[in-house]
Amino acid sequence: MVAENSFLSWSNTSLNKRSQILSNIADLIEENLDDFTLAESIDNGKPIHLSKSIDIPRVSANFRFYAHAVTQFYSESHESQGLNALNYTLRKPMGVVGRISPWNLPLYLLTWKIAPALAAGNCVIAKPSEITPMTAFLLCEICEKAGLPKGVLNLVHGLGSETGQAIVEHPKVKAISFTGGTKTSEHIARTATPMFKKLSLELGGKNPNIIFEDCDYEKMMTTTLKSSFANQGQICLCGSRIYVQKTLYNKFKNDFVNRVSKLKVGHPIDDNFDMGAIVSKAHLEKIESYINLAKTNHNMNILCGGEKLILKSYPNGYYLKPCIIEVKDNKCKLNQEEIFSPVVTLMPFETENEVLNMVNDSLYGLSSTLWTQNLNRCMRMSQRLETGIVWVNTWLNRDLRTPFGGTKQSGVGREGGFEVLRFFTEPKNVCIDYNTEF
Ligand code: TXE
Repeated sequence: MVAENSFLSWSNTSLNKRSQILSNIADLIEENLDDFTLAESIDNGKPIHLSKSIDIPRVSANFRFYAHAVTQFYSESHESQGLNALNYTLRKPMGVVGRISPWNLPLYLLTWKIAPALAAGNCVIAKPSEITPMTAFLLCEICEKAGLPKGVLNLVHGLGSETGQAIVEHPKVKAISFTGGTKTSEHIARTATPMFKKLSLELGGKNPNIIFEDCDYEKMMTTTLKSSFANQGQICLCGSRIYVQKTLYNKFKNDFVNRVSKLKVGHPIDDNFDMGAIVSKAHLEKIESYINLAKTNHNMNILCGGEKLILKSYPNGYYLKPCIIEVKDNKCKLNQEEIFSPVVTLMPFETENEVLNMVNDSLYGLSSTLWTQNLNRCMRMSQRLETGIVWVNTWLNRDLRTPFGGTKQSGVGREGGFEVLRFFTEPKNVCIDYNTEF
């Protein structure tokens, strides 16, 4: 395997040299921002302003962050006092690791794990989603220019069940970092676990957005429009379940419907639109199945949107008007299943206990958003929310040093900061006994 042959030299490359190469990659991505931006929007359907302001800048940030973090990554030693022994811990790169990523934030998520894996001295076999391969291809050209030696990063394209499966089951691949659907991860785990591979799984979410009457109303509203519909709602962190305190409910409902109805949906590379296209025909059909369910269920009320849009100039696109569905039963399918789309549900609540019980009654536990200006309430709620991330009066506010990931069916393990450098290294404890006699 090419990657295996490159591992010895790459893992013995100095930290500074590895750091320099990752910084070169970051520089080259920034120099080629427009090419990457256009390719990402054409491939995924996301609005070009989103590719340009979020996706591609985050790709270069991923490399730049780990170019620095790896030079600060440390390990520890333990002096066994009285026992004349000194312990120190080595954190060695694992060898060849696998990275499999999804279509929603294609290069952003692919590189979020490639960067630390390379920084830690591993060689990587990476497979982007077959639905969005373009920017991964562009990345390869950049890496070569940046001085990354051949065989260190190996991009392979193909179907999950074939190419993805081949990565997961290859005996020389020591760890699998996967971002995608919970169902797919079960399959990957069934293959990898009996082979004793390390697994990092970043999966779906059904994230609550909890709005109390004492919130900063305009900031909440502006942010909720983003947390509901950014990237057409195809972000695992989107707040797809909205719970509003009863005293604020009718005002919020009217204002939210009014603001959402004004969102403009159109071609991804036309900067005049707020939202772009749904990623594929299959995904659009999956979303429509949930909307059709709402149309026939008397406990659900479509307040706005949900209609397919046919753009005259782009008749072959998959466009959907952002949709708000008022539901009465927290256990309904629309509140329990990840739709991964521009569809949000809306429910009222009265008390903290009532909304906590509803919010935590979920198979997922990725992120929560909480809107209140009451400090005691903020502390009480954030303690009891069963999610890996809690945003208070903000959303998608990301510090790359923080542990990132979810509980329950939202994943296994944490990414970010030094957490992921620990994932991509094997700790080895060395214990030296010494004689204190002079
Ligand atoms: O993910 P998949 P998809 C959720 C969201 C979405 C659902 C499916 O609900 O609707 O997952 O999305 C590869 N062995 N999220 O279809 O199928 C596949 O080729 C090895 C949340 O994109 O899980 C792709 O590269 N690999 C998530 C990657 O897995 C396999 C973001 C993801 O594909 C494989 C995306 C197999 N057997 C989707 N089958 C998030 N948390 O951000 C597929 N793949």
